[in-house]
Amino acid sequence: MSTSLQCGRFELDLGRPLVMGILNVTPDSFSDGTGELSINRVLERAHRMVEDGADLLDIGGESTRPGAHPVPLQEELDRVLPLLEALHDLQIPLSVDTFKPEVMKAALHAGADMINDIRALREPGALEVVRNSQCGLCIMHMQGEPRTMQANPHYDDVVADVRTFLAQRVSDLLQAGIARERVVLDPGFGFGKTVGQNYLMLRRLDQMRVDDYPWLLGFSRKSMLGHIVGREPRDRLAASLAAALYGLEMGGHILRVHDVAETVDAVKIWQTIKDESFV
Ligand code: 8Y7
Repeated sequence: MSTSLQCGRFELDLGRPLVMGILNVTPDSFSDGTGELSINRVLERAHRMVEDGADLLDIGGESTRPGAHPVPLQEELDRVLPLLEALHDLQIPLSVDTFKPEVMKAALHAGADMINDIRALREPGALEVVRNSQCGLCIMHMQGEPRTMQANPHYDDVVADVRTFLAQRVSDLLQAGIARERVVLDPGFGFGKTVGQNYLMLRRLDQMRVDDYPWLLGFSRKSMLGHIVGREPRDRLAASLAAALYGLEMGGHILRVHDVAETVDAVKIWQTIKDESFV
């Protein structure tokens, strides 16, 4: 028996690993040449990710990387909503990466299938906005705020502390009447953790599990990899794949990645190794 995830229009079978393609809808990721955001270039990338085998897309209108600055509400809406409409017919779940209840509300209205919230629906009003829909919910652990979270992360025991936080959020969501089938958890690699704490979480991922909630994992091109291999983000593909496969081995279900084609190939090999009937 394998778990599934209710995700808006879709019920995802988590019996095999899924790959979520990252679409950063920001002018620095997709410039039209004059420094403005090119929606056409974003759409091209999205279609390419689907051809490459992406199972979901994660659309983000605000960079939440360490040190990033906030984007005004209207600008985030202007980036995200046109894409949701343009990509609605792709037949794969569309996730929106946001912590703002106003963006969640508009995104769900525009057909988003999942909300990926680095703040785990802790913003006032967020739970109320998502409660009466069928969207999937990615609940991530973060210590502190994106702009400053890497300054001085502190835990008594990172594995226990992250697990306790996620268990508490699950309990709050259930209390609000949200169906457990809609929830996927994420330890939040790089979000208020030292390099060593990130690796400790990966090493102990199986001990961090809350009941049998599935895991969504994001390692792609992150600085926890750069610290070890000494390469810039665009040259961290091999490192990203190594972490992704270990994440699957430790019980991960959904991988959030920039490099969809390469990750899909790596996952296929991992699955073949695991397939006892393949002899
Ligand atoms: C993650 C994420 C980012 C992650 C989830 C980056 C928005 C930083 N990382 N969401 N978002 N998990 N659920 O490097 O690890 O992609 S932004």
